[in-house]
Amino acid sequence: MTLFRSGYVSLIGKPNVGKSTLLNRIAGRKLAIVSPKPQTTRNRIVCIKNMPDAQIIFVDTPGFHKPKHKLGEHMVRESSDTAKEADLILFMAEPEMPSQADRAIISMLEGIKSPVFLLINKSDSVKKPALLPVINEYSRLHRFDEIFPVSALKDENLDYLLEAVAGRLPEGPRYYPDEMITDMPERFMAAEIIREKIIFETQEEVPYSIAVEILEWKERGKGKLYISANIYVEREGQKSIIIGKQGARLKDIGSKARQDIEKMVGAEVFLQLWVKVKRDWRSDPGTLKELGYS
Ligand SMILES: Nc1nc2c(ncn2[C@@H]2O[C@H](COP(=O)(O)OP(=O)(O)OP(=O)(O)O)[C@@H](O)[C@H]2O)c(=O)[nH]1
Ligand SMILES: [Mg+2]
Repeated sequence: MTLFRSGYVSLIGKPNVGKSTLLNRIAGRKLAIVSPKPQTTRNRIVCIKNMPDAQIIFVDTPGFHKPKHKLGEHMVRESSDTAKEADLILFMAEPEMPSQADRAIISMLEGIKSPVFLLINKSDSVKKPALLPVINEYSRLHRFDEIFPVSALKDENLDYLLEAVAGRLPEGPRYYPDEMITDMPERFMAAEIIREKIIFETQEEVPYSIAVEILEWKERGKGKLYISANIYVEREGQKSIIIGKQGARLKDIGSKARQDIEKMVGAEVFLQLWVKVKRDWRSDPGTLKELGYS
């Protein structure tokens, strides 16, 4: 009889290297929001991958960076705590020479006992020979248990990766039922979807200054859902940016978010959004706690 293996696999790396894109690709659906801007993910995002002889629990984390406020401190703590508890770590990097930020993460890995795989993501964006010096340089910095060039976007080398990950996990039980693909509540995922639409519609400091809180989630008749949410910003000026001329931007954000939420819940959704100023909320421990960032 073959062994059944299971365990937690933490995805860590700098912001924007493609961790959430990889998680979604493995899940076969969108669990984590993704954007071309760094620091998109703010919490741990879980994907349960069931294979015939293994259950892998992938945990996507916020990108490592130098925090400038308490929200950033929470994000970095989420990543390092997740890495410390993992049975296996996937350290993801860009297909270029290691930066200071990459080196800082590698030095944190030194204290960790679990195996570490290096994933050079976005390998679709460079010619294959260009990967060799990058791999050599990384191998000089750390003794990685495996190294995989991958493309989360183009689904390159991921089957290999899954097999290798499963093979490295300890013998263990199925922690979650087969049909479960995440442990995240739909309310959280809806708030994330709204945040993603705002990230895409705004520039500079605004995407970083927003938070979304679901206020109401009520069934209204058969197959209909009423959801209301607050969008918090740090300043009055940001509020008018999000609302837009005659409410046009907020309307657009709402309609895009509603369509995605409808796909997720399989019901017709009525979505009502409010924009509120919470001055410097990213540095306020009380507000961070209320918003689930602590
Ligand atoms: N060319 C290419 N682009 C990719 C690949 N994977 C991700 N990207 C792009 O990289 C950007 C960042 O992707 P994310 O998945 O949000 O990155 P992340 O590491 O989760 O970022 P944070 O949450 O900010 O830490 C997006 O524009 C993706 O489309 C890849 O394999 N190839
Ligand atoms: Mg992410």
